[in-house]
Amino acid sequence: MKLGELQQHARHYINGRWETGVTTGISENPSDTREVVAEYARADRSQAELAIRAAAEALPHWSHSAPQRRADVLDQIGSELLARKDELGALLAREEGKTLPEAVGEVARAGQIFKFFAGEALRIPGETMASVRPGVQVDVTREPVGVVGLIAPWNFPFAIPAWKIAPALAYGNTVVFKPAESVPACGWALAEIISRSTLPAGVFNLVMGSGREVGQAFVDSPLVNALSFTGSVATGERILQSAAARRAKVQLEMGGKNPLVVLADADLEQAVECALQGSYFSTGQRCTASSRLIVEAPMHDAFVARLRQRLAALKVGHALERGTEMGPVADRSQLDQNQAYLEIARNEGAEHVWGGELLERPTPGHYMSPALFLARPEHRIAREEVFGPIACVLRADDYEHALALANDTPFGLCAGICTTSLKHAMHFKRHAEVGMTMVNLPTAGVDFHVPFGGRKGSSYGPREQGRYAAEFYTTVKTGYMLA
Ligand code: TXE
Repeated sequence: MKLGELQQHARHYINGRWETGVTTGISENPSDTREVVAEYARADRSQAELAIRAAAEALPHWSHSAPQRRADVLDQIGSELLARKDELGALLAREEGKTLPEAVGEVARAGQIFKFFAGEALRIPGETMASVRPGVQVDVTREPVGVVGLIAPWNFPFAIPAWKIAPALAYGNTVVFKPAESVPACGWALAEIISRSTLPAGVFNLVMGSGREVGQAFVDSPLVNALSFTGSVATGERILQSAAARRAKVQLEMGGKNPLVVLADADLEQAVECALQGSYFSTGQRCTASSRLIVEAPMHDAFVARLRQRLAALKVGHALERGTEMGPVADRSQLDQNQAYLEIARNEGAEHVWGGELLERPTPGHYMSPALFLARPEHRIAREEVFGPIACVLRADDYEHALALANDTPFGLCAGICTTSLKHAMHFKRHAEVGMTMVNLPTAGVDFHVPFGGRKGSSYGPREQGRYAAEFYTTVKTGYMLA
């Protein structure tokens, strides 16, 4: 099957069949907005409810399926993603705008995630305990949580769906999946692979459309037992309230305002590289991006000067063009949001160091240059998630001040430090109020086999990825037996 033909007609996958939508939408290429990447089916609430019912009907059988069967299915999906990473990476680069190497890497990662959970399906843990009563045996076993509603954002349209769908299926759940509206072709391409993996009808369902209709239908349905969401804080909070009202299990991954601390003893080149990669690669559109660069005073001026030099040389362009280091912003509304934050930064008195201009390229796209400001901790640009290629530098008097600044945020996803001091690195790892720490590494760029998630306003519920994913995708049962 050729992707080019099929992506023109991305349809829903409901109860083992491809279905047209109630309406049709399009996605466009942010590197060249003249190009339509996909025409896709958009569901209304009742079509979403059909998919939910299909998942509920498929649950009794799938939840008791043999782990080997699940492992084989996941392994097959993972193999196909890995084998087609270049082709699917090109689709991802076209639809979302990240550079081709970044996109190919993401598809490969999605493949590795499926393979990891293929193994996990065979390793579902349990415990046997001595009872406090004589003659009684106790065991603790894990069972699927049920029908899971998976709501994904646009910034990692293969990897994030993969790290939700793979564990959901591995642990015996059935799935209704909604990709973000701007990346339906990626969601569809993943579903198309899954549709050929011999899963029984209804075990996996793809429904495309708006968050307010399709997403909200997942959130409201009493048949959906658990919801895993990645996206904005505002939407996450709304989902949490509705889901809590009907006691559904919820996992939320939301924003970040991640600090990268640079101490005076750091290797300057290494620190600048960490900042460049962490703040600007993937056009800054990562929840783990380091948008606050907290630099100890003696290093401050040299760091800013060197980073400015690197930003001036950064090649911004078409995502598919060889040599592009930073692709366009993903869509018009995100570009407008970025530009609005530049205005806010200037109005609040942040000192502009570099960039932020809209750029003309041979193809019409959402291009802007990477921006850097010197800010104070109270500036909005230092407090709110922008989700674009915009970072600010905060000056710190010493390590303690830097740590306090790093923790002075409502978010708590990830925090990095560049230093040659083992003492400070160890102290930072222990005292950063986050879910993930990095030493002499960019804040963005994580492994797929260990937990991902944060604290405070960034996350809610059990962690994603690695074997910790079992906490969300299973529920435990305690069994007592008189022996
Ligand atoms: O997010 P939304 P958007 C942040 C980032 C960005 C902002 C807005 O700051 O600028 O969010 O992006 C679905 N019930 N992040 O508008 O709206 C929606 O259709 C159920 C950070 O894309 O949160 C999509 O599938 N679902 C983030 C998903 O939620 C609903 C990544 C996310 O959309 C819904 C993306 C509803 N009522 C954006 N409303 C990160 N942490 O990586 C919307 N959706």
